[in-house]
Amino acid sequence: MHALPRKPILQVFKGEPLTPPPFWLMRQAGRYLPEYREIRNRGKGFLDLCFSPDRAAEVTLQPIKRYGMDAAILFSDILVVPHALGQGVDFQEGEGPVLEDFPGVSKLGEFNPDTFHKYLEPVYETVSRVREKLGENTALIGFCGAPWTVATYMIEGGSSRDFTTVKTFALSQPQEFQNLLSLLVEASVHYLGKQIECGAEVLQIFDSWAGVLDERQFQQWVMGPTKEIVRRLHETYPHVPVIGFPRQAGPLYVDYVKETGVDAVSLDQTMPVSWVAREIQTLCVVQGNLDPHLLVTGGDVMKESLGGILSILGKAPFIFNLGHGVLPMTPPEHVAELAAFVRSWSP
Ligand code: 1CP
Repeated sequence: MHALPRKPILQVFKGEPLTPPPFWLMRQAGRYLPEYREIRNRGKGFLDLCFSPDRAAEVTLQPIKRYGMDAAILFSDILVVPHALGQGVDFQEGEGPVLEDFPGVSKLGEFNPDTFHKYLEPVYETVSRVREKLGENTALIGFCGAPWTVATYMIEGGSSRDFTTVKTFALSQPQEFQNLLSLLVEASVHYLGKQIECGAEVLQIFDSWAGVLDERQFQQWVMGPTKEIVRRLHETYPHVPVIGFPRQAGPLYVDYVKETGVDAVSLDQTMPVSWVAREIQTLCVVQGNLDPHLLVTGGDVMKESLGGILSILGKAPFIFNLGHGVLPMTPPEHVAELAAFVRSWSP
């Protein structure tokens, strides 16, 4: 096992507010970096990159080398899970993900850890390699998509605008939909557990489409499955903190934190920070929440918002991040500007 090093992100989870707070950025590896595009173009497409441990590890480390974030996040995608469950996924240039037609839960069968593992072994190999190469102050974050968000892609066959297909499915075939969520809970617990065993020190559960549900649906499809995943991970790996990201959940963020048992929540940019400080930061560690478009703009406009977030949320345990992922058109020098600002910040 690894010795206990002083990694700022892990200290925050012990309840220590740090000045300046640690930071990392969702989608910190990706198309805005020329060195990413170079490696991405060397192979046969995006999924091939996710399943090539040497290149995936290199891409994971690229932003750390440039900007020295406090955490690296495994380079992979939430959609490797349906792929490994037997619903093929393809990423077509400029079109986003395309999935094979949803075969039905009974066709996908009971969760089979052996076949699942065979597909995902290269991802675990990436985790091990990155962990070996990371400096002693940088934590490694593993992740998966939350069952609801992954189910949207499986039922819609790709990205969606209005989620009509998945909502109609879920409301008219509630038992079948619950079975799908249960299958995804099994797969996620297994997948995240393996990531921990290969070196992940913190986990994040991405529920990017949590914000399109009413309260009852949010309870059943977002909170229920997430609570089960967190409970089972905490049972086996009590030392590994879990960050939940129910994007655009609004006031339901409070219920989410109270109900699911996550150790931290990642806030999107629609959450007002003084409300968050009062209502959420008193319950758990918070992470967030600069609008990614401000990073595209950079300069004083960005710094003003940054300063506001840091001065309000930086007093209690806090991890700085964006409200959603780095956008592909972000100038890399703006990320350097952001990193310098956060690093030199004091109240
Ligand atoms: O061509 C390319 O290079 C593809 C662009 C890309 C990248 C860089 C995709 C396709 N996925 C990724 C990596 C990725 N995806 C990471 C890597 C680690 C990091 O953050 O640096 C992570 C954590 C994800 C997670 C992910 N994938 C989410 C949840 C977070 C979010 O952004 O909301 C979702 C929804 C996906 C699905 C996905 N992957 C890729 C695309 C184009 C999409 C569809 C997005 C949509 O429907 O709007």
